[in-house]
Amino acid sequence: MRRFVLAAVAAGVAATVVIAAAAWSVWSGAAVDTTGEVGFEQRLRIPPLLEPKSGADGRKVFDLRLQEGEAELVPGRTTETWGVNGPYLGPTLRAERGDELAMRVSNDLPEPTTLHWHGMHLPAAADGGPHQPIAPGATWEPSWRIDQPAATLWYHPHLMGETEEHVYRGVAGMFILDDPAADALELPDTYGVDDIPVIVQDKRFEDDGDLSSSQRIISPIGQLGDTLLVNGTADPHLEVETSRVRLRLLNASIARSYAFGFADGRAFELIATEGGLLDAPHELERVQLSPGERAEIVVELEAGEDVVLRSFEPDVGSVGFPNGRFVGADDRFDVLQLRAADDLAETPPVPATLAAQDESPEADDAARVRRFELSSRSINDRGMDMDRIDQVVPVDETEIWDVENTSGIPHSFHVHDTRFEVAEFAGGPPPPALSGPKDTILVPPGETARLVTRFSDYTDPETPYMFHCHLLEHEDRGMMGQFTVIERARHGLAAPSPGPHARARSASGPPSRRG
Ligand SMILES: [Cu+2]
Repeated sequence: MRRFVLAAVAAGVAATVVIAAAAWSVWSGAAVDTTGEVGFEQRLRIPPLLEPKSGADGRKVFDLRLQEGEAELVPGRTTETWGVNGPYLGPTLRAERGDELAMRVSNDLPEPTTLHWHGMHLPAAADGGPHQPIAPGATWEPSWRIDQPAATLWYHPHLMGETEEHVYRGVAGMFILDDPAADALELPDTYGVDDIPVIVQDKRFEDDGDLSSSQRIISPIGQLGDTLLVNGTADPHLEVETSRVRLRLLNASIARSYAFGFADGRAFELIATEGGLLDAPHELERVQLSPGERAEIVVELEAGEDVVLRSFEPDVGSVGFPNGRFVGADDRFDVLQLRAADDLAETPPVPATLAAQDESPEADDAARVRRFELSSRSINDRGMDMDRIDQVVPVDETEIWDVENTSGIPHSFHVHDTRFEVAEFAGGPPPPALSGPKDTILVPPGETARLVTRFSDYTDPETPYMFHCHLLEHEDRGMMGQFTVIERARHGLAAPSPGPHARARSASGPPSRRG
C-alpha cells in the first residue's frame, strides 16, 4: 500500500512538472522580440497609386479586382495570398474633397467577400459592410461624393464571420483623402518620396511558407504573428532624400497593437489621427495604434544617418498575469529602417497650426448618451444579428457614446460613417495622441472612453452601419452591432431630447440623401 502511495505521489509530481514545463514553454514561447535582429535588407515596397478612369459626369472611377495570388512575403518562401489588383494588399487610392467617386469592385476570389471603406463618410449602402456581399464573379459598384477633411483611410473586407481570414490573407489597402486647406499647408506630401504609406501587419508562417493561424488557441484576442511586414515587405528599409519625412502609419493587423517610436528615442510630430489633421502638431516619442487605428507623423533626419522605427511594448491596460503575454503586451519589433541620404533636400518645419476643428462635435451639444458595454465577446450582452437593428440614430444630432470595457482584455472600438472626438478617456481628459478626430479607439480593460459624434447627410432606415470591435476575431465572433441613421421626422422627436436612455423607434422608407 505504502509503495502504491509513493508511486502515486511520484506520478503526480511528474505530471505536475510536465504540465508546468509545458505551461512555461507556451508562456516563454509566446513572447516576440525582433529588436536588433532585423537586417532591413529589403527595399520597402510602396503600393502604387491607382489612377482613376474618368466616368460619366466627371466621376473618378476606380477599378479594383480582388484576386488570389502568390507572394514572396519573406525571402525565399512562397506564400499563397489574396490581394487587390495584385497578389498581396492593394493599390493606394487617393481622392480630393468634392470628388464624385464610382468604384468597380470585382470579386475573383473563390468565396464571397465585401470591401469596406474604413473611415469614410458615405451612404450606408456604399459602406461595404456585411450587408453588401460580393459573390464570386460579381462586381459591386458603389458611388458617393467625398465630403470630409483630408485623412488617411483604408479599405478591407467586412464579411460576416470572415473578416479576420480575408484581411489576414492580404486584402487591404490605403485610401488617402485630400482637401484644399490641407493642400495649402507646407507638409511633406509627395507620395512615396517624403509622404510614405506604412501599412503594418504581423504574420506567422508555416514551414512551407503559408500563413499560419497556430497561435489563435493561446490568445484571447486572436492570432498574433512573429514576423512584421510593412506594405507586404519583410525586413524593410526606406531611402530618405528629404530632411523630414511623413509616415502614414496604419495598423492593418488582425489583433496586435503597436507602440511606435524610434530606437534612438528621438521625438517626432504627430500631425493626424484617423479622422484627419490635429489642430496643432504634438511632439511625442511614442504613438500607440490598435488594429484599425492610423496616425500620421513627421520625423526629422540628419544626412547620412540610419534611424529605426520600432514598436515597443504596447500599453493595452491592466490585463494581468498571464494575459499580458498572450495579448502581445510584452512584444517588441523593429519595424522599418530609414536610411537618410548624404545630401538631404530641406523640408520646412511642420506648421504650428494644422486644421481648424470647426466640424468637430462638442459634448455640450449632445442630445443624448448611448452606452456600449464591451464584455469579452459581446456588446451590451448581445452578439451580432444581421436582422436586428441595435441603435436608431437621428441624423445631424450630436451624441455621446460611452464605451466601457467590462472585460479583462483590450478591445478596439470602431464606428462606421463618422469621426468622433474623445471627450474623456479612462476617467480623465484624452492624452495628446487621442486628441484629434478618430474613428477607432483602444478601450483597455475596466476603462471607459467617452466619444462625441454626429452622423450627418445620409439617412437610410433599411441599411445599417456597423459599430464593432476591430480585433477581427472578436468581430467575427459577434462583437458587433448595427445602427441606422434616420431623418428627424421619422424619429418622432420634435426637438433633441437629452437623457442617458434615449431610445428611438425604427422606421421604414427609401434611402435618401438630405440637402
Ligand atoms: Cu475585442
